[in-house]
Amino acid sequence: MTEPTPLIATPEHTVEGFVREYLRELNFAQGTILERASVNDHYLALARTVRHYLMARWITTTTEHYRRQPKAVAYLSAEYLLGRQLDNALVAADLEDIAAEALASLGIDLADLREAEVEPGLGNGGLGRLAACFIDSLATMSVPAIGYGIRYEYGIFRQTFVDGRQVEKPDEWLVGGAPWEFAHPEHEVTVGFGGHTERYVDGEGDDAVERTRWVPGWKVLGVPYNYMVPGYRNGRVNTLRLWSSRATHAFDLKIFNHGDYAEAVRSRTFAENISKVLYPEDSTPQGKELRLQQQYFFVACSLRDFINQLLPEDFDLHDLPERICFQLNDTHPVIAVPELMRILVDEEGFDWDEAWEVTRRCFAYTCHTLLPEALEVWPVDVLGRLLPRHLEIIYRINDEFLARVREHSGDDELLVRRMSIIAEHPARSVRMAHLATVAATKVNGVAELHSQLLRDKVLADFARFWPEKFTNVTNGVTPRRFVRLANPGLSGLITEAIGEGWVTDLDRLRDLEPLADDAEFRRRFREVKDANKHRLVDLLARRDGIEIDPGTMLDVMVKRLHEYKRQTLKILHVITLYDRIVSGEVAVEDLVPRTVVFGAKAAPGYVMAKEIIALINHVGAVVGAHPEVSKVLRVAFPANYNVTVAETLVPAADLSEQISLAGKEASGTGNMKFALNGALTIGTDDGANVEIRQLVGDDHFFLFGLTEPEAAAMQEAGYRPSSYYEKNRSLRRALDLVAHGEFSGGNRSTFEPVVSNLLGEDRFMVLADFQSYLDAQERVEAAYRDPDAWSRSAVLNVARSGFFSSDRSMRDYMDRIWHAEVLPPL
Ligand code: GFP
Repeated sequence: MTEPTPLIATPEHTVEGFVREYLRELNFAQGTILERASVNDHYLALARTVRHYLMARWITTTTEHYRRQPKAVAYLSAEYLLGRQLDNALVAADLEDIAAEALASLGIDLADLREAEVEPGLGNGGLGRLAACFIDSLATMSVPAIGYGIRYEYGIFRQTFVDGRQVEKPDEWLVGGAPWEFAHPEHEVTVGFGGHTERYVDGEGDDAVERTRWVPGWKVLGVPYNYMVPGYRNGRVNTLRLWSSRATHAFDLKIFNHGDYAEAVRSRTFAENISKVLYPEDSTPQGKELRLQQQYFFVACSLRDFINQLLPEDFDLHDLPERICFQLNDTHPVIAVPELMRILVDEEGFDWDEAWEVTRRCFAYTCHTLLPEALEVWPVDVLGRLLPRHLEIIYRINDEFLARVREHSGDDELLVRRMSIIAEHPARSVRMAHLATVAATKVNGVAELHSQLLRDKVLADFARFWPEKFTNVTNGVTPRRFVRLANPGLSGLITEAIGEGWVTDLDRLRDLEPLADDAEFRRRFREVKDANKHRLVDLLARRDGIEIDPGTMLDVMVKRLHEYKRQTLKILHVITLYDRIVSGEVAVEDLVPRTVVFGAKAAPGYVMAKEIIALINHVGAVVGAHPEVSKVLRVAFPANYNVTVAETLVPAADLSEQISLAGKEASGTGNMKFALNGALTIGTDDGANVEIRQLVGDDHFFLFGLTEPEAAAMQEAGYRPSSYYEKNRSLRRALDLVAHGEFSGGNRSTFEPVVSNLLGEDRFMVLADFQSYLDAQERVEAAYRDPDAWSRSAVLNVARSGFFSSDRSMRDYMDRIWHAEVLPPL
């Protein structure tokens, strides 16, 4: 590569420099003037201006990656829940003050423009948000990394409530313009689907070899869109590359040649559907095939892109493992394994063993669940129809793998059946987690307990076979977005106390520990919390028309709506409080006033989850309308919880609800965000709660509920939820209120499915943990009555949670899995 041309100078890092650049954008890119510009014009001009400040860093980073060819990381993820980009870019480029001042000098309030940004909701929950935290940390740590994913035209649906029930609206996040993305149609990739495979003889005479080729039945194009991933003030900007599907060009011709417009439009729609919508997890089998198309589409584009665009032309693919680790974020991208085999064997002429040697060293797999139903399987007829060559390759990988299992186990056929990549029952299908585990150099869980349970239960046979393959990396969250940006008050206080360095070295929060005993510090800490509560009050009033009282304890449960996460346990607690007040069992004066805030979306096809949302809203309405109860208890359930709301909600919270049944939540990351922002956790010994509790200490964490072994033993012995109903008066009264229509205008059938599910099956043991949860809530109340002791605990939560930085997670991945290079800051 020749010397790159010198870059045009980055705009001056001054107020005047910023104003000039901004006006230029407004005039030349938006084609408008200050007096006429709409809010959206202003927002787009601002975003592009900020982008210019990062551009030189981006180009330099990318060029350096290409020139040095360092060992890098490619994060393959079907989801990235990015949140708004503007603020993050402003902070990364150290432009917050300059931008605010520059805009003010033009009579514009930066805060108004922030509000104009629609966040890209390209993920469902924790898994997608984790991917966003990870790419932030990788950029901040100067690790050469690229994120690959899908540019869904519609992200996670916009949630509204009608009569308390969830109604989904499309998320049209691209409509106002997408100033953070750069389309590169010239780097489009062609992806095949369907068709058949055929054998042929390659070469002549002695050199002749029999090979297989795939003749796809139809093709689509993948167009890459690049997004900047700025490191925090280290001069680096990495890339996130998201793929959008298009119909092939050949097909445009067809329109003219045959005049078959209807057919042409149909196939165009078919092709473009692939990146149309984000599929909500846990949904019904409908659209399943489209989901497999999405998965193959984005990994095929990404592998092709990595090989063609990021490696030099003369690169010897035998050396691929020295250059890259493809991290499989859950099973969604696992079809990349047979795709790389296909490229190496069918296109590059590798023999099978050589290709396998390269492939198995290029991948690592992260599992994010413990629920068996969340481990993806694809019926072989679906997979074979869509990707016939890949199915052949999977069969061969499996044959060779099972031969080894037989060899080691002395033909233990039961073991062979359990470990096979192909399941025979109920329908012949491919177990993607098994394929991933067989292929990966390393398999990791996302918290200590989760990794342990993967080894002991979910993938136990594999862990015995390859103990060295299994490792743990506890999740983390980025302190840039979730402390520095979301909680400016606390950030200021921390910086004043211990200096700036904590933003990129979160372990330094430990230095705050002595200040927990400093009355003045605690007072200021409480002041910050109060101010954050007022920010939340404003947001909910403006956004949702919800009124909350900042003088109450803010008790928050935000996460996907899923039965294992147990939003029902929380609402049963609310109902119990309501019942005790209404029945005169307790006087309102004796209760700590609290506002319970929920935020949760239910997968559109998940009927029970939607019933639970309706129940929460109905209980909230009754509680809020009751003259006595509402003095001390309110339920707020703002619709459409997303990253933007989290950024105001998390810093305001007093109490963090992490109440899943032990052994079901792989890690949780919300739990980390709350602890880092000084909320105390009420939680079970599940996922990363275990590590949070160990670090912050038992005195500063409200533990309750069964442990994982206890829950497992109880299930084994035959769990009978109705026995708890019979024994426990509070529980009986709470469930009876629901069953008798207290929250449904007297209608007994409305919530019958929820009640009968709890009494009959209660798969996630809500009733078994109910009393223990109530007891823990009493301890919460007692603790909250002593503001000084409470804020001491809160400060200690902050000081001791530095471990949960995603920078630490990235260091662990680097040491245990990737062994990628770290470049010096620029
Ligand atoms: C999933 C798991 C969580 C875990 C995240 C990230 O998130 O326990 O923290 O992945 O590893 F369930 P959700 O999609 O459930 O939010």
